[in-house]
Amino acid sequence: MPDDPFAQDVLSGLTAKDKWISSKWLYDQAGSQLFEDITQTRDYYPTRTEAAIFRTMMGDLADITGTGGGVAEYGSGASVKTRLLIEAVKPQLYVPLDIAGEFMEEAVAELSEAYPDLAIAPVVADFTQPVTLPDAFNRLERRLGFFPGSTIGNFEAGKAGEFLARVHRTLGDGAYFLVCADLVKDRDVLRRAYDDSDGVTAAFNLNLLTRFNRELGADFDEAAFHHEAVWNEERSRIEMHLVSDKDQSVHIAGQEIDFASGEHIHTENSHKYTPETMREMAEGAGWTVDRVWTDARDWFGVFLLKA
Ligand code: AVJ
Repeated sequence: MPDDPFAQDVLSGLTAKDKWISSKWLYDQAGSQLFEDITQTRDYYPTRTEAAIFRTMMGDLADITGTGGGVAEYGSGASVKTRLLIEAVKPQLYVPLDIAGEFMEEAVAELSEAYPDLAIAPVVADFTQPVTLPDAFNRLERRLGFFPGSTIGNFEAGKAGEFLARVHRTLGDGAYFLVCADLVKDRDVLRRAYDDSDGVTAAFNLNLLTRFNRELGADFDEAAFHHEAVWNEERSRIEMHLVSDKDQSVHIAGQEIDFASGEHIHTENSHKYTPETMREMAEGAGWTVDRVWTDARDWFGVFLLKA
């Protein structure tokens, strides 16, 4: 086995009986740009639906949580959503948490220019693991966690609950957590969102093979695989797969991998919740649900949890 974690992960996934790759490898520079492009397509509704909800609920949020406390964002803080939240709840301290330090530096520089009075204390951390927040944050009476983007949908069912329980311990008693989740809806709407008619999601998924070729010296023929989005009803999730169009062998990191025609590589899960399944999970993790905001079609949910 090579000692590069990327190579190890990919080889163990591609030699498993059911081939799979962790979705985190989709987000290299090209992949992150392609995800941004997905959010602009007609068919991918979550980003713009979330934004529309944010534009209507921030005043209510500030009435509930009060202003002048601390905000800890699970993510880089580079998004427009961060600014909407900061402008509404007017924190004195903002703590972005992200695994990519460089990316966060840029976001911090931009935010401190826009909000000169705001103290910003970035934490470089993998928030799928336990994290420690700065003392200055923990000492504040009003503490609000923020997890936009429905990224919670990428966690396996059990892991999402564990994550919520961990955040509960991290933010502490009396804190709030604003977490966004995409909701169960008509399966054709869901499938379209993950197999958009402009082919951007397909390009995003196939980019994984390009990345294998470039970074792991693999010889995948991108044209011999296609993208598929599958709604898994039982697990309430959209799955992305790459499907082999023929029997073929591929070389990667010194190994030969065989594909049968029609064989799948499972590359991502996006779990969809209902207000009820989200409530159950949050309550199981020690939270109470204080408030839920949705759009007119109930396609997307913004959940305010209280510790
Ligand atoms: C970035 C995890 C929110 O699951 O909707 C979009 C990723 N994958 N289209 C999602 C994604 C394919 C996206 N999240």
